[in-house]
Amino acid sequence: MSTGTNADISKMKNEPDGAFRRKPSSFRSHITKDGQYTPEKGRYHLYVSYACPWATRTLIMRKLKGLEDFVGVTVVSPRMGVNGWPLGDVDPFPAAEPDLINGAQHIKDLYHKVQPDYDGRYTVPVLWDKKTSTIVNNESSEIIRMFNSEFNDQLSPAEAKLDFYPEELRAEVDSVNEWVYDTVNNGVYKSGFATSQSAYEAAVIPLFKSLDRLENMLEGKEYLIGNRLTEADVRLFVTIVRFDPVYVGHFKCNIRTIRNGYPNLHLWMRKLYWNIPAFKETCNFEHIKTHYYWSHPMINPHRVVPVGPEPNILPL
Ligand SMILES: N[C@@H](CCC(=O)N[C@@H](CS)C(=O)NCC(=O)O)C(=O)O
Repeated sequence: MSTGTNADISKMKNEPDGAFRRKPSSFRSHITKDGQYTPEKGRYHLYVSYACPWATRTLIMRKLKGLEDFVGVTVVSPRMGVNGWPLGDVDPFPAAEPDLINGAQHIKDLYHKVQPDYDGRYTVPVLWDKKTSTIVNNESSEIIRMFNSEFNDQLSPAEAKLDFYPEELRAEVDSVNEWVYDTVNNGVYKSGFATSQSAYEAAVIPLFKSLDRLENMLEGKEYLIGNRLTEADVRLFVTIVRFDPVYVGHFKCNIRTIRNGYPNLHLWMRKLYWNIPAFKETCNFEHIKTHYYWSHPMINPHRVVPVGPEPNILPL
């Protein structure tokens, strides 16, 4: 049975040593040609927050693959409160939208509609099936793989050919994803949500070690792996673009900034952002900054959102 406080992130319990441990995602079905969820234009819908790096991965991949007409999107308000993520009619924040499919007021309503006794976290992204009225999947790393390949038969040849998880690079992509997830994508959260000095340092030091490693990998290179854009770039980008505006201050990831400490990562990030519309068009710094500074009163009780850095991202 739901404890009733799962929607309120400020009531989230850490491990006894003060460390934040992320729970595995609960809905893990897949869109496949021969399964229950077949790839169909207009059948699926994404609930996302522009603030959330995990959700933004799915938005970037949706655009890169030209799936805008295939998969609809609803954007929530960035102000995640005691009921979790509110929809745009409950909290009219610029660019937040109402839920025209299910009439949900909060993202938690979707989870309870599908599973009344759901006891996990009410996270975005949610990949919704309009045909069976259920959640297909709420794990971004799996949703981006589905978008990369499962609709190819229905896309133009040029879009179908775009492959961000190519066979010959899979081993390398998987291995980079693994440590980048643990120390960088999730590392910023482990650092920011830590409630003891030792848990904080156990996260922030490996985080910067990994940034150093990424900086070396990007020396003279446009992309992380194999001289082409892969999902490894997408997965890293969403964390790096939030780094200076949010993680340096709010999550205490302040050993260095990206703009002053990591020239290669900084250039890589700006090239993706300024040159590839899928990255820039899915990046909303208003939502990003408001979300973190407003939604974690255990870290920032007065909810004051800092003005800088200015600009949020430097030009090329
Ligand atoms: N493993 C999930 C993580 C998603 C996630 O944690 N989303 C956060 C926002 S950045 C969320 O919705 N948190 C709400 C909560 O924990 O109450 C994924 O990658 O899709």
